Amino acid sequence: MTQTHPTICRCCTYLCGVLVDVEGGRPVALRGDPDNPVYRGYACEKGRELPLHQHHPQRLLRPLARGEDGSYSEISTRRAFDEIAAKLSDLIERHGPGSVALYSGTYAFTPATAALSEAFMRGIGSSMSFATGTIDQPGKAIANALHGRWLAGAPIFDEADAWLLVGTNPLISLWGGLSVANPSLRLREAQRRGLQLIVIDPRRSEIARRARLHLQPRPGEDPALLAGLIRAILREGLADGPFLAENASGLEELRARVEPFTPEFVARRADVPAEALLEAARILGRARKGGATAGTGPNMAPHGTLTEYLLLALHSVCGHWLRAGDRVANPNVLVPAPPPRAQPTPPGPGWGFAPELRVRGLTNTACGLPTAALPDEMLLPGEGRIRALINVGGNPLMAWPDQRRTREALRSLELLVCVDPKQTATGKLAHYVIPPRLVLETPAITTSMECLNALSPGLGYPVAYAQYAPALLEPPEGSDLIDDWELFYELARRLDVPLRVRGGGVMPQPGVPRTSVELDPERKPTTDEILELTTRGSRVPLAEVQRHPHGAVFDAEPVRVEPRDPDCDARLELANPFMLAELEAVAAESPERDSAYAYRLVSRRMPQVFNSQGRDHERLARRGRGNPAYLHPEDLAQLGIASGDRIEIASARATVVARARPDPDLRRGVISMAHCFGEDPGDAPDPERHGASTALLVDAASDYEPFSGIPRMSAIPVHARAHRE
Ligand SMILES: Nc1nc2c(c(=O)[nH]1)N[C@H]1C(S)=C(S)[C@@H](COP(=O)(O)OP(=O)(O)OC[C@H]3O[C@@H](n4cnc5c(=O)[nH]c(N)nc54)[C@H](O)[C@@H]3O)O[C@H]1N2
Ligand SMILES: Nc1nc2c(c(=O)[nH]1)N[C@H]1C(S)=C(S)[C@@H](COP(=O)(O)OP(=O)(O)OC[C@H]3O[C@@H](n4cnc5c(=O)[nH]c(N)nc54)[C@H](O)[C@@H]3O)O[C@H]1N2
Ligand code: SF4
Ligand SMILES: [Mo]
Repeated sequence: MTQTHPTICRCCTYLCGVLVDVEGGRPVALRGDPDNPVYRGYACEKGRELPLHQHHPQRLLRPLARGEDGSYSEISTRRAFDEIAAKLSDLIERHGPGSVALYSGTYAFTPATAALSEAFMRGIGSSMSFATGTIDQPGKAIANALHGRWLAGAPIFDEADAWLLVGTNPLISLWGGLSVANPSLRLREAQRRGLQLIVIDPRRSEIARRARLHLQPRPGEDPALLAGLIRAILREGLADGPFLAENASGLEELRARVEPFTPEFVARRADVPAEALLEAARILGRARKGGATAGTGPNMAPHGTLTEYLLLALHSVCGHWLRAGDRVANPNVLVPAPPPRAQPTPPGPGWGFAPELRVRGLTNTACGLPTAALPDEMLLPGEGRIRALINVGGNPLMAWPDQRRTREALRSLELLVCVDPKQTATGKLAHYVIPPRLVLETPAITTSMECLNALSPGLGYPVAYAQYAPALLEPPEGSDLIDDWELFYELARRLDVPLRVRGGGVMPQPGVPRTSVELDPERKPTTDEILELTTRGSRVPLAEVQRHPHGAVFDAEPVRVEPRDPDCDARLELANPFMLAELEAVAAESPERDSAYAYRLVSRRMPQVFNSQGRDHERLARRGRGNPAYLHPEDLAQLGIASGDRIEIASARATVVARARPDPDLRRGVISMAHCFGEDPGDAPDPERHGASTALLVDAASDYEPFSGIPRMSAIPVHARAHRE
């Protein structure tokens, strides 16, 4: 008997509302749910493999512990908690709570795990919490702080006349502009309505092919391009003068600083036609409703924070923010939201917060602690050294920049705990691997995607959508598994520290106070109770969301933007001194910089994998194993490399060997490769089977953005040549 259930896919972080067929307690198929009002029948090829996740041969069903001789054996969860707690307690006593760090990977952004891990770290008194944000797009949160965030938000893609995408490819990644839900359908609808799409990407990506205008620049020139756009919009009288007069400061300083970025200058720097830049400026400047979103490409290239800052400045110059009386696209459902007023949060610093790290002058930031510096904090002796790492839902050895240093650092730890359904490359260095219940075995809600709304225009749900999915399946017979958050509850109980769970989702929302509730160590809550706690104060009660198994849009009464609070004197800041000084430095950069290197390595995402996940799925791997190095066919010809031959790619930091593939959609001089491939560099990865790690090429200690600490992970200068075996 097959039973079909609406549920939430979590084969990646996008939480698509899908249908799952279950037979005899096993999932057998996953497909899009046509009755889901937002995802509207969408499911990707990774999601359709969900049945395999559940019964993957490498799925762990009981915790693993490493013995003295380095071999692993299965132990019970109870024993794992006892032993880990004893080791933590000893470390905290000898070296203080700051010797214990947390890393929240992509799978830790579920509300229960986020709330409990945060409560645990506060409970033990360690501020050493790290996450993927600072090796992803840290410029977004930092630029919001420097520029001020417009509380009413931006227009949504689905109602805009024009949209600019900078180094993001939502048709594959489900990110920028069309993020989260059914991007191809929404793009089709928007273009039918007349939306004009502009894409800036050195690759003619899937989304670039469907753009009205594609600028295909040299990688790493986004600040110059954006400054050029702002200059042209100001020059052509397309700026929103009344909006700026009422709501922004620093327009004249900004105008002066973008002045060097004439169309001709930008055309030379970025190697794009000056006419195309002017056309883009006119499309954006004339749009009544418009938006702009950047992705990982420019955030991982140099000047990522500046790029995000200029994007916000572009929004403000064009007046592309919602005004009093406009309908708020998504006033939030499960996340409490500030009143959507036509006013900014006051701009302020984006970094320089406690705690300070011991290396590179880095500090806590509006996006959190710089993860790229965490290996150094594990290796640097002395007070403050990190000796234990709890890694939840991440794969540091594959994902962190500068893989060799990461490996050395992870191997130096006195305690490494991974919460992961598999023993990943990182898990092979761990002292304990604790496997969790998987998605259909535990309830889920859509909070984490809703929280993205506050991060950047064009992210999060475009409507007031939410879904709850109950647990559908029993965990496999004979297994001993936990829900991710339980690790923190069990450790806190054993260490006798309080756990205060905060409401408000997985990211603080501007202007929303966060209250907390202390958990009873004698009565372990259910996951549903934790979800209830994390949604306290939400606009729509969780119980109401639970009444709609296919998810629903909660917009019975449209929410309108309220006028500016008469007491509010905050203004958007267009002239942050750090940002304008950096822009001045960009204008003065020599075009000859890095010219010793003929190529630039850029990041990209592939449809069949999600970061380090999916490589071990037979059907997904049918497109081929490994991560090819894509180059323009003429570059390959010049290098004397045929499709499928081995290519050697060398940065200042390391050399990797990959399989070369021609891609006429790339501009010349660019090598495009996906991340999280390869293996433990100590195990001699085979480019055929494992692919190559682009993280090896990254130099985290000397080539990084000073504010967020993100190393140069795209637009990396490299040499390329044929690899002779
Ligand atoms: N299928 C799949 N989906 C994913 C993921 C995955 O691994 N697989 N990962 C998820 C994660 S963790 C994230 S953060 C999001 C990211 O989502 P996106 O940021 O949309 O990621 P990409 O698809 O890699 O798109 C980045 C684009 O930037 C371009 N680029 C590289 N360098 C530069 C540059 O210097 N300037 C400009 N203008 N462009 C540049 C690349 O050519 C590429 O097309 O995707 C998520 N979705
Ligand atoms: N060179 C280079 N490096 C990059 C990037 C790049 O473009 N180039 N991209 C960066 C970006 S944007 C990101 S977000 C990071 C990603 O960095 P990470 O988050 O560290 O890497 P993932 O591969 O996403 O790790 C997810 C892990 O969660 C596990 N998992 C799956 N389901 C569950 C679950 O239900 N519970 C738990 N606890 N675990 C689960 C998976 O097995 C996997 O090991 O990598 C960054 N690194
Ligand atoms: S994008 Fe694909 S893998 Fe991710 S949640 Fe949606 S269906 Fe699942
Ligand atoms: Mo990411």
